[in-house]
Amino acid sequence: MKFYITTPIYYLNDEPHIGHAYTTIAADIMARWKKIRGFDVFFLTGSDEHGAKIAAAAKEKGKTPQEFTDEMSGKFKEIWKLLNISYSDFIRTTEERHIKSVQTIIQTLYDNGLIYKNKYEALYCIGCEKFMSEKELDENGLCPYHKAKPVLQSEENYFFKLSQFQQPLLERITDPSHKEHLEICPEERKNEITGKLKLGLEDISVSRAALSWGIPLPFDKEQTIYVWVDALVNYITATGYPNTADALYKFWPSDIHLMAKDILWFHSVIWPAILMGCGLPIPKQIYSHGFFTIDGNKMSKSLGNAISPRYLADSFGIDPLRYLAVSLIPFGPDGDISYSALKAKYNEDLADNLGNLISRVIKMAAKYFDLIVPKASGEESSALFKSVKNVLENDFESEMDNFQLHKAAFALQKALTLINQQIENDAPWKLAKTDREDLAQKIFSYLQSIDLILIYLFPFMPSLSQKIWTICAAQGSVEESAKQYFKKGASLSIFSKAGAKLLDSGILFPKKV
Ligand code: ME8
Repeated sequence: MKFYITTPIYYLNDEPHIGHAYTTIAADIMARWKKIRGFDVFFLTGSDEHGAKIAAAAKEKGKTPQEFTDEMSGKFKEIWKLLNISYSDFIRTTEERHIKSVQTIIQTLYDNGLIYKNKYEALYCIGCEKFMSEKELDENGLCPYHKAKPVLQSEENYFFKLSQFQQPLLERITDPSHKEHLEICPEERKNEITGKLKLGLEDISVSRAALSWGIPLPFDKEQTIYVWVDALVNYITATGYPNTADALYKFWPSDIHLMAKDILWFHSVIWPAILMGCGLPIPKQIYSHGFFTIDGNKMSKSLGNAISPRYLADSFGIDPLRYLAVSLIPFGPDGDISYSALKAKYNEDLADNLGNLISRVIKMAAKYFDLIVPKASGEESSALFKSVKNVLENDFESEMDNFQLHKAAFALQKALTLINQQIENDAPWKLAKTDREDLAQKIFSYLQSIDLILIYLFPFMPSLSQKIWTICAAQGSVEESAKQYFKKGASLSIFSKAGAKLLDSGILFPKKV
C-alpha cells in the first residue's frame, strides 16, 4: 500500500519559524508512522520560489531572485535536517522538472477551453499572493493575515474558468461515496469550505503581465503563470508528471495534503479544479491544522512575532521539540504557545513521566541485577504488558488514523503512567528482600512494556527512542524492529532479552526550572 503525504511548499522570503516546523514535524511523524506500519511512503516538502513576494525579498537583500532562493532553500533544508525530517524529496519550483510540469498543466487547461483573456482590476495582497475582495479585509481595510494594505492592480490577464467547478467540487467534497471523494478535515473546516462554495465561484486570474519572476505562460510569453497555480502543481510534479510512466507516478493522487487554514481554499477548491480541468485524479484528503498563536495573534514572519525552531531545539533538544510541538495544542484548532507552556509540558511528560520511568527501572536493574536483564519464567507476557498494549492499540492507533497527534501523544503518556503506577503498586524494593524471582519477573515486565512504548514513540522521537531502546538492551534498530513487530504480529522476540546488558541511562530529560 502506498502513502503520499505533503507539506505546503514554503515561501522563502524569510527563515522558517516554528509554525512551518509544526506542519513539517507533523507530516514527518505521520510519514514515519505509516512507514513502520508497512506502507510504501512518499513524503514531499519544498519551497515556493516565484512571485512578487520573493522578487521583493530578493531585491531588498540586493540579490537576484535565483541567488536569493538558492540561499534560502538551503536554510530550509538545514532546519529540516536539524529536526530530523525524513522527507523523500524537497522540490523547488524553479527546477526544470517543475517548469515543464506547470506549463503542461496550464497548456492542457487552455487546450480544454478553460482559459480565456480578460481585463481585471482588483486588490492584491502580496503577503498572501492573492487577489482579495473588500469583504475579506479587516475593519481597517487590511489583510487579516498580514496586517498590510493590499494594492490595486489592473492588468489584462488570462483567467481560469473556476466557476464551472462549483457543482463537481461540492459533490466530491460532500459525498463520501463519490469515487473521487475529497475529504476535508477537520469537519468545521470542511463546513467552512462548502459554505463558501455554495455561495458561488468566480473565475480566477492565472497569469501576471507585470511580473517577470515566474514561469512563462506557454501560449503567451509576455505573461508569467500566477504563483499559486505554479505552487500547487508541485505536488504532482514530484511524482514525475507529465511523465505518467515515471515509477513515482504510482503515488498520485496524494493521500494527505497537510497545511494550516490560511491556504485551505487554494488546496481544497482551486487545486482540485485545476486537476479536474486536466482530467487528472484529485487528492484524497486535505488536512488543515490550527495556527500557533502568541497572545491570540497568528505567529508569522510579517507580524514579527515568530519563534525560531533552532532556539527551541537548543532549549529543549531536537526530539523533545518534535514531541512538544505536536502535543502542546490540539491538532486542528488554533492554540497559543509560549516558552512557559512548552517548559511545563516538557517537565510533566518527558522529565517526570518518561525520563523518570527509564531512570528508576535502570537504577533497580543496576542495584538488584547488576545491569543484566533478569530472567523471567514462562513465555507469557505480563498483565502490565497487556494493558500497555491495549492502550497503544486502542487509543494511540485510532488517534493516529485521525491525525490527532496530541491525543496520540496523550495515549503514550497514559501507557507510561501505567508502568509508573505498577511500579508503585509492586514496590520492588520490598520484593528485593522477600522474593527475588518475583522481582526478576517484575523488572522484566517493565522493560518489555517500555520497549513496546518505544515502538510507538519512534515517529515522534526517532533518535531518543533508539537511544532508550539500546539502554533497555533491546537489539538493533527500533525502526526495523517496529516494522517487524507490525508485520509479524506481537512477537516478543524483538524486545529486551534475559541476560542482555543494560546501559546506564544518565539523565535523559533534565528538568527545566
Ligand atoms: O502559504 N502556525 O507558504 P508559507 C501553524 N507558499 N502553522 C503555520 C504558521 C503558524 N503560525 N505559520 C505558517 C505558503 N504555518 C505557500 C504554500 S503550497 C502549494 C504553497 C505553516 O511559507 C502552515 O502549514 O506562508 C501554513 O499553511 C504554511 O506554513 C504557510 O507557509
